[in-house]
Amino acid sequence: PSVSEGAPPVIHQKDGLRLLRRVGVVDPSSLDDYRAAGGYAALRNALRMGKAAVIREVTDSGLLGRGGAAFPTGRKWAATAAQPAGPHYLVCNADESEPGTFKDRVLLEGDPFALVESMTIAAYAIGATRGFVYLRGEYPRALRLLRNALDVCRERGFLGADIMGHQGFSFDIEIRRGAGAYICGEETAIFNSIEGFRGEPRTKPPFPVEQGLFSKPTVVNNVETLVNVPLILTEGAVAYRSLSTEASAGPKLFCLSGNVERPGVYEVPFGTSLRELLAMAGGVAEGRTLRAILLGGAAGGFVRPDELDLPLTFEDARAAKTTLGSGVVLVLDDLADLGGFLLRIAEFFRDESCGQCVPCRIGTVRQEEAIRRVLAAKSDERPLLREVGGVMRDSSICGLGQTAWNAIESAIDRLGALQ
Ligand code: L3W
Ligand code: SF4
Repeated sequence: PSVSEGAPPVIHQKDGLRLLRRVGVVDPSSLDDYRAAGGYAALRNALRMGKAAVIREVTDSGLLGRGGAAFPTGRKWAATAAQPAGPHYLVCNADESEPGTFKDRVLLEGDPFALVESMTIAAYAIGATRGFVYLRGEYPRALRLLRNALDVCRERGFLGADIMGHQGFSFDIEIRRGAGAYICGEETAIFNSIEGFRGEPRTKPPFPVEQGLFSKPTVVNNVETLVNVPLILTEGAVAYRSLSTEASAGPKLFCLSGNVERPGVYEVPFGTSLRELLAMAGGVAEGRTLRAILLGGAAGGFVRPDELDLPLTFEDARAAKTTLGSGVVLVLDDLADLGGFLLRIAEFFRDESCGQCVPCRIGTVRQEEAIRRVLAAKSDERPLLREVGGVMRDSSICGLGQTAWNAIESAIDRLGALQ
């Protein structure tokens, strides 16, 4: 792509790094460095435990998907493994495109062998011999390092036939690159894109665990989700759960951006409060006050300054009418142009709608127009926005249309915006 590699995001931590422990420490092009830092111990454990025990351990760990929807990973793996008709496929969703999300990039660029090992464990558990990484097209450094990792793993017997000497276990990974479309991060649009069709979502059900890539049983997991798996198989499910809350298990990466002193990727246990996370990032600039925080991304919701004690868990976020989404923590201070920010979100969804279904194709245009009218003429468009937003939520085919009004609704209801 024509994009430059740019500077890597900075990483920060609380209670020690687990997911990011090798990032910035090992040479991401060296398998020897990766192994010296604990790499491939988890796959060795997995091959010794057997497929069913691996799925049980991942289920017991309580690992929930980190792409935004928090679906139990063990349930996906078990449902796919149970499908009698193969081949079974594994797809890693590395099309990280949610505005304000850059955590998977850090993992891909800083610890690419960890993704290869994690995918190999998943493939072993679900009985897949082919896997795909669907990589965001604008991540050239990740592409280079991941390609290198795949080549080295093939040469050294960590991909291909009889992996790590385990007779009969074959697996290999192909990289497919996105071309700048946000919608290609939706799992069924990924299938269409890999199969050579337009990147448009399919209706669900059937879910990918039954009919996914090439209409075969498929597990789709986000990069961060997969990279949790080696931790689970080396620490054990009980230790993995011990630092976080009962319903939201394990460590979590958050992407801090906006009007914050130290933007970057933060690794903290679930249950850390938003106040604490904001303090770790240095808060807003001297002399400024906090206006609001957008949690979860363009499809997320706003948190007010009086709600900063919110524990960062999937369940607490839901109760506060927002979501952790893909880990976005976008900070707005008192100088931020909230109306302009909401307009930008509306433009984004109008741009990125694939146009396949009417509620989203038309609704995202009407939403943007209405916000423009409010900003220009101060007219009250809230009833129309609610009506259009409700139709998009209720009748769009995929998550893009269903959530395209979330942040705007949240800003109206919780921040008194667009009056
Ligand atoms: C088997 C069932 N599988 C659901 C599977 C399903 C999928 C996963 C979640 O993402 C989120 C949204 C935003 N049997 C199943 C089943 N599954 N029921 O579970 O499914 P679903 O449909 O709830 O969500 P989704 O469409 O996969 C929507 C977030 O994504 N988002 C943006 C994300 C952006 C990134 C990024 O850039 N890295 O992640 C935008 O909407 O938070 O919650 O695998 O097959 N009965
Ligand atoms: Fe395409 Fe939007 Fe419909 Fe999703 S909701 S299928 S992005 S038009």
